[in-house]
Amino acid sequence: MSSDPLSQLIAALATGAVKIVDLSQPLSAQTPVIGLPPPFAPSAPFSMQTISRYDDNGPGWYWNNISMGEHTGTHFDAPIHWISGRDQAHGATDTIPPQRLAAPACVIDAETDCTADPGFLLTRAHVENWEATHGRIPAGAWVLLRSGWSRRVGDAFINAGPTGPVSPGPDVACVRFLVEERDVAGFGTETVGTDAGQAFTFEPAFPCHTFMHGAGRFGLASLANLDQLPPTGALLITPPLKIEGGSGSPCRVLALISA
Ligand code: 23J
Ligand code: MN
Repeated sequence: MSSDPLSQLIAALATGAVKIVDLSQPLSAQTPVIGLPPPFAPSAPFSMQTISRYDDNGPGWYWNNISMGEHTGTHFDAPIHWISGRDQAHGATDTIPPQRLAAPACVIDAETDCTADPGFLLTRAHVENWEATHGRIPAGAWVLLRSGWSRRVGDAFINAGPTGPVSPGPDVACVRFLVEERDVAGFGTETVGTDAGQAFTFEPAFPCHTFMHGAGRFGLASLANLDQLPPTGALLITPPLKIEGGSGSPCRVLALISA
């Protein structure tokens, strides 16, 4: 038997010693889409029209046309999504080096906090507390905020209130710490975007988008099944569609974990 690392991985997948967890939500016309206040333009929801289904339009085949905004459902945010990242080299969906699309994940479980306070903000202190138990976040790792938000259905997912959406995310100092002192690959969440629902009020607004993308880092939004991941040791596979000049794309996010 071969002993090179890839042969070992293939064997581990075959035996079930390494398992694959799907971190993606299903995509449908019901998939929640971020809503921005006027005068900002909205993003289109997912839609699908059948071209043929074993019928007169195609007797032997079934296929659909689909359309959606790039940032719909479980999706990848590329650096050029934000104005702070507009000049990042290799910052579009088609130019990000593929080596950057496989990276380990650190999963911070804040489900209890987010259940008690849907507007929970992850701070540097929370991250350092996590590190005291699980070790320092290695350079190049994703940080994923496990909030339990993916179990919310209907209007509770956007959770609009009188002052706008209320959903968890990182605060300004936490994002800066993760980028500047932990050199993370990016930040991932179960919510509709990587920033907290109230992040439009922060200084700067939308700090996760601003600082992650300004430093060439990525985002993952609307993740699911984070409760199936260990705090450390999972490997994420996160390839966006190779849209030329794209700012992001729906993504089938997979995690490899040791059983
Ligand atoms: C555009 C404007 C604001 C935000 C977003 C998009 C996202 O969250 C996104 O999907 O990247 S906050
Ligand atoms: Mn996005």
